[in-house]
Amino acid sequence: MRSVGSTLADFEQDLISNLYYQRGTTLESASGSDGYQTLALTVRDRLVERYARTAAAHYEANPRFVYYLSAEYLLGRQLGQNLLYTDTERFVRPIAADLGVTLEDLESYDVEPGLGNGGLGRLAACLMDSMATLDIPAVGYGIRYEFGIFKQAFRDGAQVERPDDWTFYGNPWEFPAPDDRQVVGFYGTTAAALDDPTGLRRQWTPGEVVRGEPSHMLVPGYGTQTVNIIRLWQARASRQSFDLSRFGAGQYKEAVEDIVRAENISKVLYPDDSTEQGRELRLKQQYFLVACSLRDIIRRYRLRNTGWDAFPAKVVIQLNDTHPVMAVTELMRLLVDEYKLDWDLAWSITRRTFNYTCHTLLPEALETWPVAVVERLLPRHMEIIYAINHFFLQEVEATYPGDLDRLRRLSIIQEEPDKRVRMAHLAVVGSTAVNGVAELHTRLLAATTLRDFAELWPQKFHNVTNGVTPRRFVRLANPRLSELITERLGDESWLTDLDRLEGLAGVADDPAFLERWRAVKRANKVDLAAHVERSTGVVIDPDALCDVMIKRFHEYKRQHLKLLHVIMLFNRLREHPDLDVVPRTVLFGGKAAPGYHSMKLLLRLVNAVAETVNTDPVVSRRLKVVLPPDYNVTRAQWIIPAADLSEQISLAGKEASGTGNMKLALNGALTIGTLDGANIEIRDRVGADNFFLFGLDAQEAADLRRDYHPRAYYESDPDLRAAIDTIAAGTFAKGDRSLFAPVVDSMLGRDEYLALADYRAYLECQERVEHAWRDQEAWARMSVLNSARSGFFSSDRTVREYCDRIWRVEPVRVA
Ligand code: DL6
Repeated sequence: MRSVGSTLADFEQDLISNLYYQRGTTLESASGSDGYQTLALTVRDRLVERYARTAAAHYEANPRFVYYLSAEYLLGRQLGQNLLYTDTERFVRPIAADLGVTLEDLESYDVEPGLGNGGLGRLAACLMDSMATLDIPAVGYGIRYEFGIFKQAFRDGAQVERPDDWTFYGNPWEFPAPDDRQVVGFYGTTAAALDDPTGLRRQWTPGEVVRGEPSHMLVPGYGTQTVNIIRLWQARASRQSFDLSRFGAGQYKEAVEDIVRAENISKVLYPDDSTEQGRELRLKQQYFLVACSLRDIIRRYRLRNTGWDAFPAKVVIQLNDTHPVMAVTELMRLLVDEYKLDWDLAWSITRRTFNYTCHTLLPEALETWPVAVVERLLPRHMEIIYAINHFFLQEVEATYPGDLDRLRRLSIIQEEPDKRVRMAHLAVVGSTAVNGVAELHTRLLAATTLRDFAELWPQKFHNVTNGVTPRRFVRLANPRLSELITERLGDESWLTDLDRLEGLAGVADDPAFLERWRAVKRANKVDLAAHVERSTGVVIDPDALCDVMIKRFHEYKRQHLKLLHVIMLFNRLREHPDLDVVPRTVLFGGKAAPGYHSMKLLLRLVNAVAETVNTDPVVSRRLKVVLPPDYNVTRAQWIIPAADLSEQISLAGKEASGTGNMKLALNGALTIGTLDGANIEIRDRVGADNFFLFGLDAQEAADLRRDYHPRAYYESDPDLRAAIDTIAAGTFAKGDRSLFAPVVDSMLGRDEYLALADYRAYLECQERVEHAWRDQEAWARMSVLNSARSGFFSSDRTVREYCDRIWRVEPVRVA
């Protein structure tokens, strides 16, 4: 095999050859898209070679593998990352310049695979990056959704969702692997297995069968030779599904019915679950993912191992939240029904194989499935769940004799008000380790959401605080800052040893360094201003304080609290045009779930406020509000380097961790935040003096919730009342008082997440922010200290903790 060379001449030669032989065109007639595809293939070739060596090293070492099962991956654009990880950007810039194009032109063709919703999916991508960087043998499994997270546009300020046809122009970064396809069953019937006197083994005859076609994306490590993969499954109908005779009879729709039904399984990320069919489709997706992945894991295990005893020693499966938890029952089914293992042995293997990460505290986010739906779609799995529950409850009964209430609380089956399978309970029962994603989150999980389990099995519960990859979120997103850091620290080793950022603390008092730090931030703000103007038409001032709130729109995250602050500023400036306030740009970014009507209305209100503020001749000189559409990983990489202030204002006790908070702090933004999720750990590390803290803590919030009257806050706080009244008066709706009335009603009626209770503290804290901003050198010092002390939040550290405490896997070096 000819190997790819490492010189500029080799690279150039490979570009030409890929242009000819892969794209079938010539330099003279190549389009921009040909240019991008050719470059992508040429970079990919360099990764493939490393992947082949990785596969060989793994085969040879036969190590314990981490299999990461996740319904979501938010990978971000691949080109920039892969140029960096193959160290080929230095070749591309001069070649592109010779051809009269820029790398940025070519990058604009690189489509971000939006195979996730938010934090959970992006965390999966960061962990995969760190596993490869740390040479951990790992495979990620997911679904190749034909349509990823919707594209957000605004019409009259309202969110409209457009399909994300992300592979329309092809995806040069993936490889189909048709030989590894799997067959998955659904529905059907079960019957006793004749050879099993215990009755625990049964036979399932599915009523529908579909194929899972895999393809994989390469996941290179940084500064190492390892290239792991994420294997994504796409649903296809079985070969006989096309009904030729119906087609011949002109029944075109009926002829492809089976094909459509099968392919719907991987059609979209998160099918709408407001209908019965939608709910069943979601469960179908989840089972499809785990059924394909487990068979693939077993296929891989059997390449080098025989028998089942060694399975947990070679295979560790991490369940990313509850979406893949049906894997517990599927492994039991495979071991007991298909491989004929005794139930107890199968259960011992299963329990030793799985671990579960919980990513929420909100009870409504803990998945449950109606027993009737599971019974219909996966009849054998429902029987297995009952059996697992039966043995589990026997164990509980032995520990807490006669405690029926505890049995009811712990049971995998919820009985009231309707019978449902509690997926988080199944996950805990079927796993060795359960982890939360920040210290507070883990503590609250054990004290509230999973309290009975933590009492039963305290040793199962671990904390592994999330992290983010500094390669994407500092080096790629913020090249100017990276260059300054590298110059200061002497080399680039901080990219794989992020604690080295601590070395910046030594120059946090050096005025010359601070000047350069500020110059970097300003240049990033100029770039962001250009992006914002392109996407919204609004011109923002790069010298204004750049105040950002970028995250999914959700009530507990409290975008409405931020908006109340904005409206208060608007009112003040209108009343006192000469008021001395700090010029500010408030940038929101985020999508609301298509069925989440209250948050879609809030998005509309943000746009309406933005329109009013930005067109007010007096106010807009000091305040701008922007909501660039379609917030995603690519846009995060534009916004984060320019941020001065990071809004992390969820109600304490509701945000499991947050990871945007880490990315922003690493890039030198100061946080204004509550004692929630990983904010607490950020504050502990960067220092209380370099963090703007406000609001109730988790205990105070829980106490207040018991007897809460939002109207009392409205009535006793004139600023708050004025802000809410401004909305109620229709100021942002051309006098229409009804449009945003539900927002007002929700704040004054229930205020589920206590925004009104935290309002005054938030305002006072924003005043401290303004005061701090007026001393630009002191602000820059705090900014440097935020970066310097955020090294802990590297996902490399997170992966090391998983390896040491949960996975017990060792790296395999690739030559
Ligand atoms: O752990 C990653 C990420 C956390 O940082 C966020 O705090 C948390 O909200 C998010 N969770 C989810 C899943 N929600 N549910 N279920 O996205 O996970």
